[in-house]
Amino acid sequence: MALEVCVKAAVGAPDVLGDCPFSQRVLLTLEEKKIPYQMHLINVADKPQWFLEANPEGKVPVLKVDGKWVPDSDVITQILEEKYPEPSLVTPSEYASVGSKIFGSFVQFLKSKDASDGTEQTLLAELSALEEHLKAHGPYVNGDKISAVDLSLAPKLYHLEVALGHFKSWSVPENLTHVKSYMKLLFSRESFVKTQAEKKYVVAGWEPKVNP
Ligand SMILES: N[C@@H](CCC(=O)N[C@@H](CS)C(=O)NCC(=O)O)C(=O)O
Repeated sequence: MALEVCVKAAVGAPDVLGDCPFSQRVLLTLEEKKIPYQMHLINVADKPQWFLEANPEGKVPVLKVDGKWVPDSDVITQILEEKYPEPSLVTPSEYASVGSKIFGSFVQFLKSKDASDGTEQTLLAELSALEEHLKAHGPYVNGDKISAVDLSLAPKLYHLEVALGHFKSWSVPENLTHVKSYMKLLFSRESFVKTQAEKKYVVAGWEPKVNP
């Protein structure tokens, strides 16, 4: 039986898959583990009553597990790993936090209106740390095999590429060759292509945060 999962619908297009990186992380995990699922697209600007009753906090993603709706992509992916251990997506604990500060620093830089506030340098430092890790251990964070940490990072790096390209004409520097190849590798996976939001919806999702 297919698992039920609630994910974000696109801004302004409630019948189209939206731009939530946490939702995509869960979809990537389901795809990579080849778990059948049924997707409910949630318009977060007008949440249906049944969704709010199932999940009073009102955030996506949520997954129905043993008849109960469970929120939070960290918890959901952990449950999927326990219930569907094959193929294993376990990341060794020493690599579990690789790249974990990239999303926060990307958002700070994206929202920044002051070119000298150091937010670009902070993001570059985080990307350089990922570069060094991938140079030593790549092509994925844990070598040849994709794992949970890659599935968490992939949608975030996609948002970084699309949003910074659009709003700041900024891209990952060419000298970060391992990060560049890593992004290409992730974005070309069948699971990623199937679950990614269109670029225009990623832009639409960030617009009110960049220009409030
Ligand atoms: N920590 C949560 C974050 C989920 C989250 O922030 N979801 C956003 C969309 S990307 C959301 O549901 N926003 C709608 C709202 O807060 O009303 C996770 O990892 O699942």
